[in-house]
Amino acid sequence: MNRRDALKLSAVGTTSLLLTQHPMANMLNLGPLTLREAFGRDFKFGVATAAYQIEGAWNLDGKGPSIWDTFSHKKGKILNGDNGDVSCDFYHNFSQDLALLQSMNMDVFRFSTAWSRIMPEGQGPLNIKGIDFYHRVIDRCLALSIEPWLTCYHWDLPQALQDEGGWFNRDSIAWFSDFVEVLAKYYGDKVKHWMVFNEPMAFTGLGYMSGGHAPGIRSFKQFKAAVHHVTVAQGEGGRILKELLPDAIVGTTFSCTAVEPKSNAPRHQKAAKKADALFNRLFIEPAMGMGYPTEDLSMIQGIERWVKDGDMERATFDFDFIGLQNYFRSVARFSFWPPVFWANLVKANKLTKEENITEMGWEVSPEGMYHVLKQFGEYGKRIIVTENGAAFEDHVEGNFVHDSRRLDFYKQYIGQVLRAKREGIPIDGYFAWTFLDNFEWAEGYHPRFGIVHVDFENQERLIKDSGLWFKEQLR
Ligand code: GCO
Repeated sequence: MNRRDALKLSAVGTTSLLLTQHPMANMLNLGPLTLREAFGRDFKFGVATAAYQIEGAWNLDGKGPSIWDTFSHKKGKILNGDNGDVSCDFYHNFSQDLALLQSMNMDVFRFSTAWSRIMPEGQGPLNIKGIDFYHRVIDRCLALSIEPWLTCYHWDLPQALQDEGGWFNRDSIAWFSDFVEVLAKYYGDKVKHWMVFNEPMAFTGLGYMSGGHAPGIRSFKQFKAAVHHVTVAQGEGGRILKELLPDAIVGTTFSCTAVEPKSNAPRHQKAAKKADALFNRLFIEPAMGMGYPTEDLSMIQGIERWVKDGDMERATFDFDFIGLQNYFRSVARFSFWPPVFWANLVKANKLTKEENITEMGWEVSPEGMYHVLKQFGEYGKRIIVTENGAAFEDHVEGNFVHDSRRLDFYKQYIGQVLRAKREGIPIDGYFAWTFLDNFEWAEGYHPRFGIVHVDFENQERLIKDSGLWFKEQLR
């Protein structure tokens, strides 16, 4: 059980989530077609990454510290005392790494910009070397005919801004807006696809409520304020990009999970509704002009305290696409007493360990991907699956990593994406999480999510069987 599941449990309060066994869905059966042929030429395949998870070079060339530098250097916060100081050292290896990605026939490299590399203090002076680094990454992508898709913010707030309260401080809306403006100004003539945020529910929930992620705060009050400031910043970020770059394609990404009630009993159904509002609806609905799902989510009642005149209009923005990120489904059940359900969760987890639980303790539930695509299809936006993937234990055997469980995972999940697409959901792309084994936040280097293996001793890369499969399928 990892911290993210812990968040889920505590977040829902009287709702608890129980992982149960799920019948294996059918594997992707392409017949004589390749992935490329089945999805069509316009459909984009790629990989997703995040700055702090891959770059390393945490204090080089003028970069300021971020909340993840601070947090990972604190004792006891990260499994095995790991940190992202070096990670895959993408900062120095990006050129070869992107060539490797091209050799795998991928169309898209999704990456994020480390705010404190560009603005060491979060506001004010720019760090030219930092700006230049992303120019080099983007130029390299373009030279290799890989589309660079830029996420403005993937969790690594400058520490200097956290010292002023981070997302709890209403000024964060203005700080972020300025940062987005800088990104648009410097990279706008080269980058066409933009994502404002990565998974706002994850970074507000884990960062301000459960405390398992940076900045490690456990405060319901701070969580609610952060939710609101991020929600307004999300709309503003989209608007700034579109105003400065009218031809840009602008989206933002959400963590999504298909929530099912444990049974049809009304109390479980109510619990499922609540969990769905929290995990799936909280950040997208204000952007759609629908306001917060307060009716189904009593825990955010009181958020109005942070809402100023005009905020909900500012939060509304017509995104060109939704980035949907899915890993597992969730089964909700009502409970008065959360610890009992903890125990059940752990038990269910142990029972199913071998067959269908990943290294993160997440259930392999491909049909959940299908359901969540159908559900988000209702919002009437174009969809990109901006993340999906799995961590399993890997073994290097000579020049191979036979990661058959990861490969099965991809076949099953992509099969469900194809199913939803064939049923008319407007899905335009699929990005694997992730390219290289990397720093998996509070879990450190233990879970390996890459389709390329990284030897962290010598920085050698080795394409796993799953990566070779993509390469073959995307030829
Ligand atoms: C997220 C992030 C990634 C994670 C991935 C696996 O979705 O949490 O975007 O940074 O590494 O999801 O947990």
